[in-house]
Amino acid sequence: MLVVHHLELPVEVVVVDLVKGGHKTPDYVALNPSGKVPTLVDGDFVLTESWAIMAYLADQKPGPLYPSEPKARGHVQQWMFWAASHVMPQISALNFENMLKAFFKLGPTDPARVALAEKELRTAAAVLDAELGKHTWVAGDTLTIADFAIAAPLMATERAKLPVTDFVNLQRWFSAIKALPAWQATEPTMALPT
Ligand SMILES: N[C@@H](CCC(=O)N[C@@H](CS)C(=O)NCC(=O)O)C(=O)O
Repeated sequence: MLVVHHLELPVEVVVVDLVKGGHKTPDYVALNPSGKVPTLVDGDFVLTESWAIMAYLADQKPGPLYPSEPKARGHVQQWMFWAASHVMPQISALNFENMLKAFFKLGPTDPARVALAEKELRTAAAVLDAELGKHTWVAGDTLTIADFAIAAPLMATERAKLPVTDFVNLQRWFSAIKALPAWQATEPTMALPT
């Protein structure tokens, strides 16, 4: 949604209601075998995985958001692959343990899992923080889809108790992202209780 708004792409949004299990219906699973959102449908072409969808959408309007020059694109992909390995599993664990378990009544928080995810996320946040001490955005001096990809899962920082608030450069960058019109237009109002 950040890419759609930033590039003002003509995309029709179909909301899949996760609480009602809209992502587990046979029709939806035929499109996305993992039964997860989002899924992009462009004519006969179906694409899953939000970051692959971001790249595909950005390529519809070529420009700096997803540069085509191989070295610049390499750095964008580097940080996205890095975050997929070193940030997303930890954020998913903390989202689940600190936020979703209570909402879906799935039992008590697992302290060992939380401690490990916090430790690993802090290690990754330090790497990102050092990088963001060198330039404005994740992959250099220009906003790219790597910024959107890494910032989006930080939206639940408070509720999921993500240990990223002490990193000064990271927080400067996250504030800049939150000031973007695309963020303000798309930030979900979280339906989960506080
Ligand atoms: N790696 C996938 C993750 C997708 C994902 O986990 N989506 C969540 C919502 S953010 C979901 O559909 N959860 C429902 C479920 O797991 O049942 C992507 O980036 O598209």
